[in-house]
Amino acid sequence: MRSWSSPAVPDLSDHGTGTPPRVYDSSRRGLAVLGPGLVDSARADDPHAPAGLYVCGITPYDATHMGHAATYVTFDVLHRVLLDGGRPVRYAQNITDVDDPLLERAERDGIDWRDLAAREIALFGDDMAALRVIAPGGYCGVVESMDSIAAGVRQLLDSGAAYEVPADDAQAPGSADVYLDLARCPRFGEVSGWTREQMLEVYADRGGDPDRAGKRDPLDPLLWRAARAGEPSWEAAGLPAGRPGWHIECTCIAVDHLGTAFDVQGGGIDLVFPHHEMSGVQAESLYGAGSFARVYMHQEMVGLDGSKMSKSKGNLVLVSTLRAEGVDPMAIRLVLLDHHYRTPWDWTADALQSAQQRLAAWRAGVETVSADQAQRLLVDVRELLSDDLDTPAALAAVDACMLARDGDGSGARLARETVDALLGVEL
Ligand code: 5CA
Ligand code: ZN
Repeated sequence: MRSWSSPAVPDLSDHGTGTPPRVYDSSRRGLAVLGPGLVDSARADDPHAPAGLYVCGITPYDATHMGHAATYVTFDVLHRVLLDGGRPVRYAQNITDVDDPLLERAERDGIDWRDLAAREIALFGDDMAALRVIAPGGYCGVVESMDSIAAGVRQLLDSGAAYEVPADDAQAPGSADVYLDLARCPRFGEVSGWTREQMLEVYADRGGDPDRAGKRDPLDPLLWRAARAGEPSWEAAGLPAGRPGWHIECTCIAVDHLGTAFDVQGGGIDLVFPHHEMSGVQAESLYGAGSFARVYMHQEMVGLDGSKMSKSKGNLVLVSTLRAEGVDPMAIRLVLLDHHYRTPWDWTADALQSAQQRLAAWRAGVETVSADQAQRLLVDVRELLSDDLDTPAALAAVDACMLARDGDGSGARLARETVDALLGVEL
């Protein structure tokens, strides 16, 4: 899939490099340093060893709301901090372009699911480009990854890690769905740290089917759904015609692009269970222990009027709506950055207005920044971002620099490049 075009990222290496960031790893329930030795201890001394970053992409409808935008901007800041530390970043992202919610929305709106996906993927790309999010080098939909995903399911079946459950004969005569056998996954539960009770409480709401008859464990996740009348299906890897379950797409697309054992799998906190839990254990069933992400990072939920912004509730503020109203995308980006990724928050019109004022003040103030002030700003922003991506504190540091207005302008260029390279805000 063609991704959007990336913004140019100013090179700050004449001014030293940033340090490897410390970030919160949901699976450790604590902080981890994203240094080169994290994945490959043999390369612990090589500061230029590439970092592998996989961020779960959209299910293409109702894109791009502020919750999506917050998630992708958070990982964009991480991407920028890693680059500033001198590490090339291999960044991959999927698109869930076949799944129940997409098919249901297409049906509801009387539109072909492929047209809905294509339209929303294009809109998402335009929004990401406007927000100056660096594009993933590997950007891949499920449809175009079908052979690889089916091969993964086939391998799980052949090794006995997965099993078949006969499909309802009226709907899919003689066919079977495929499930992962969690009893054979010793590390199941380690990503989220949740109890079975917690898992069962949300599983049905988060795409699971705990009540499906014939499963060995109610939590076993669907790997392959046999074709049903009226649903799209594919034949691959000797599997019966069907389509993949949700989690296996990210297992296979991540490993296709990053190889086994990479640095980070990211997404919103709503993905910690079941999605990241399942994609991790599926990878370990395929490739062995330690073959998936070393660190799992999650953006807290963005809400509107006290409840999570979500497609199912329909309480959405879309990036594209604000852009169409003439709102500067850099002001939207400033609203997002003004909230730490581990704090839930609500979108408000007031916050957008304050961000617009802040952006105007920065644009006026940057011309007066002295060389000393710019140097200090770079040191401060590097330090704050490497401390668990403390974007609100970084914005406060930029405020202090831009609002002083007592310099001679000799640092304007460096200040502008610092804000651009590390925060992705173009002044
Ligand atoms: N396609 C899957 C991931 S493989 C998916 O969750 N798609 S999504 O369109 O529902 O969400 C895209 C990303 O935005 C996910 O990382 C999700 O966790 C995140 N997200 C969704 N809603 C919010 C929200 N209200 N606040 C923050 N992040 C959110
Ligand atoms: Zn995913």
